[in-house]
Amino acid sequence: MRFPDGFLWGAATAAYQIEGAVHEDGRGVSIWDTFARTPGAVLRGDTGDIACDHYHRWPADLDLLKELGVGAYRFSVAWPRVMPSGDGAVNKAGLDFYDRLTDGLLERGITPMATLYHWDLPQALQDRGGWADRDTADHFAGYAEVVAERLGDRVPYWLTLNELYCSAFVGHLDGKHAPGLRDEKVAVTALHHLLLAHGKAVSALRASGTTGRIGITCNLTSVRPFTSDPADVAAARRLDLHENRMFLDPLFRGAYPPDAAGHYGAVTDFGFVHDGDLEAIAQPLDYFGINYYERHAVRADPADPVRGWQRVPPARPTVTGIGIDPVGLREILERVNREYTPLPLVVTETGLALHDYVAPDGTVADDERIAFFDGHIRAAHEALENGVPLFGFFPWSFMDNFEWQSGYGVRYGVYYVDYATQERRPKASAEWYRSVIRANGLVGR
Ligand code: IFM
Repeated sequence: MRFPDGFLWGAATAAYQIEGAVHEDGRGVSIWDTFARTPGAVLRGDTGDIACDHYHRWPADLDLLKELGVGAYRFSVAWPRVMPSGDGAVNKAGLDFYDRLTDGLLERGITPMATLYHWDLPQALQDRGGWADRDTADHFAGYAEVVAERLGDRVPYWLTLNELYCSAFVGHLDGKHAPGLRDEKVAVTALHHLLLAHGKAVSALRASGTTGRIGITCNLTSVRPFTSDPADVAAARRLDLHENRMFLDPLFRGAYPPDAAGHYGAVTDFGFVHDGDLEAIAQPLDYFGINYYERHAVRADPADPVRGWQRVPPARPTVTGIGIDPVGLREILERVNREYTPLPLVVTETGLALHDYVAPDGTVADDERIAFFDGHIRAAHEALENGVPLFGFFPWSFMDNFEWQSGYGVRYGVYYVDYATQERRPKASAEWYRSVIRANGLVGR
C-alpha cells in the first residue's frame, strides 16, 4: 500500500498545547490562559503555563522530528506572542521565536506548515467582544500580515484557522472551550466572523507576496441516520448542517446552506452578514486541510423533534467517549472532493487519546494507537485510489500535550512526555510511524 512519490508524512501540534512560557518575552494573555484558570473548566485545573516547555526545548524537539523522519511539521503561531493585545504593537521577540523555529525546521529538511490561529485569541480582544465582534476579523488579518511579512519567504504551507467548529460552537455554545460561553446566537455570530477573518487573512497573505500555499483546516464528521425513519434522516441532516455544511458551504459555495436560516432562525436572522462578506469568505484557496476524529450515527431527539438530534453512543468508546471509525475519513475525503472542491486535500490531524504509561522496561506500548493509524492510513489510501487528490497525512500529535478541557489527563502523542522531567520518549507508535514514512506506506504489512 504505497503512497504517491512526494506524499507529505507529517506530525502536528499547536502553540498553547506545547509551548508553555506563557509569561515570557512579552507574550500577552490569551483566552485559554483565562479559561484554564476558571474553576471547573479544565480537568484538575491544569493549564498550558508549562505544557511541554517547547518554547525552550524546541531545538531538541525538532531533532526528534528529524529522527521520526517526517517531511513536514504543522505548528501554530500564537497570536498573543506576536501581538500581545491582538492589534497594534508587534512583539519582536515573539516573531523571533517562530523565525528560529522555521529556520530550524528548514535546516533539518522539514517543511513548515504554519497555522495562524489554533484557538489562542488574545484576551484583550475577548474583552472587546472576541469573535462576536466583527472587528476581530480585521485584527486577525492585520496579525496575518505581520506574520507573513516575517515568515512568508520560508513557509510553504499556511493554514488560516484550525477547526472553526470548535472555536465557534465548542467555545461559544457548549461552553467547553474558551471563552466558555453558552449562547447559540453568539456562537453563530462568532462563526461568521471567524469565516470572515479567514477570508481577510487569505487576502492579507496573498498581498504580502508569500509564495506559500494558503488553506484552512476544518474538523469534519461523517454523519449518517441511525435508521431510515424520516425523523432520523432529518435529524442527521441537521447535525450535518451544524458539523459540516456551516463551514463547507460558505468556504466553497459562497453561501450559507439553504437550511441554515431555518435552523438557526430560532436564534438569529443572520443580520451580521454584510454585503460582500460571502465573496470575501469564499476566496480561492490552494489546498484544504481536514481534521478527522468522529463518525456519527444519528437519531431524532424526542425531547426536541424540530431542532434536535441524538448521536448514538459508540459501541466501544475510547477514553474521550468517541468511537474509532476509519471509514468516516474516507467518506469525508470523498465527499469534500465530490461535492465541494477539486483542491488538493491534506489530513492535517487524526489521532487517538489513550492513558499511555511507561512500562518498567522503559517502553510505551501503544498498540491501539498503531492500529488506529494503520486503519486511518488505509482509509486515506482508499480515498486516493478513488481519485481524491490527497497529498499529506499528519498524525495528531507529535508529542503528548495539553489536551484542552482534559488537561494532561489524556495523551495523543507518538512521543511520550514525562511532564515532571520534560523527558520525551518514543512510544511504539513512533517507531511504527517511522517505518511507514520510510516505506512511504504500509508496504509488506
Ligand atoms: O488536541 C486537539 C487539537 O488541538 C485540535 N484537534 C483535536 C485534537 C484532539 O482533541
